[in-house]
Amino acid sequence: MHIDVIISADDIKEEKLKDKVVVIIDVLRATSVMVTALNNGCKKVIPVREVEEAMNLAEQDKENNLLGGERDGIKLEGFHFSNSPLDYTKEAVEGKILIMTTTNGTRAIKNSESADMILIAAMINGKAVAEKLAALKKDVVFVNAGTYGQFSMDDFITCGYIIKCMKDIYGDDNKSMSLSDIAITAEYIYKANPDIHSFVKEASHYKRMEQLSYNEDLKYCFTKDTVDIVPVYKDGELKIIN
Ligand code: 3SL
Ligand code: MG
Repeated sequence: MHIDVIISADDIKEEKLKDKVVVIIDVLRATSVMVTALNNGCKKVIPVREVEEAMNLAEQDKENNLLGGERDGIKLEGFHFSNSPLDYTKEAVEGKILIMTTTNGTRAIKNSESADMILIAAMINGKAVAEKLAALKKDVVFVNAGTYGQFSMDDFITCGYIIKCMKDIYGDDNKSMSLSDIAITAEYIYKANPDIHSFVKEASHYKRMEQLSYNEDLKYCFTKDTVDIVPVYKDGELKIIN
């Protein structure tokens, strides 16, 4: 099993995804929202690229469709929810369909559609994703959404955590895993920074979140393994797989 990492939605190359299991990470905050909404009973999440596209889709079934997302971190006019995972409570999303558009996260998913399989990961379901990957035994590419096409420390340390969990699962057998240089570096960064907050607080997007007073979101998004579901993206929709 080979493990590789792509550092931003703009760095995705189709040939790198061919026949691979792709794991999308936008820990701040799109994939944390997706995992939370589905864990709280949302029927499915439909990620779309554009705001207008999301609004048109929502119009088709106003009773059941909810709109969520952001641009530049701010809730969109006419949308039900912002891109705070804390908005997506059981009461708010149970039995509903969430249509989502975000600056980087939904774009990373759409840009990865040529992969064999697409899973959605965050820190809150990191261990569950590692278990799923270990069971699949296929080559993996972590796609870090990044921020506006740039490398993001927050996504990178999250993928380092998942790689470390995979190694723990494999135990002495972890020689069957081969890591690219960047995958080794991601794991190294995680292991060298067990206090994730003091590492990610230097990240530009973390600072932006603080500026917008999203401190509770930061705490929530960097708490490990509070959720044990793994969403999969298929035919334009995210659902939970067992
Ligand atoms: O870029 C994205 O997809 C968002 O998750 C960014 S934000 O955290 O909502 O600002
Ligand atoms: Mg992000």
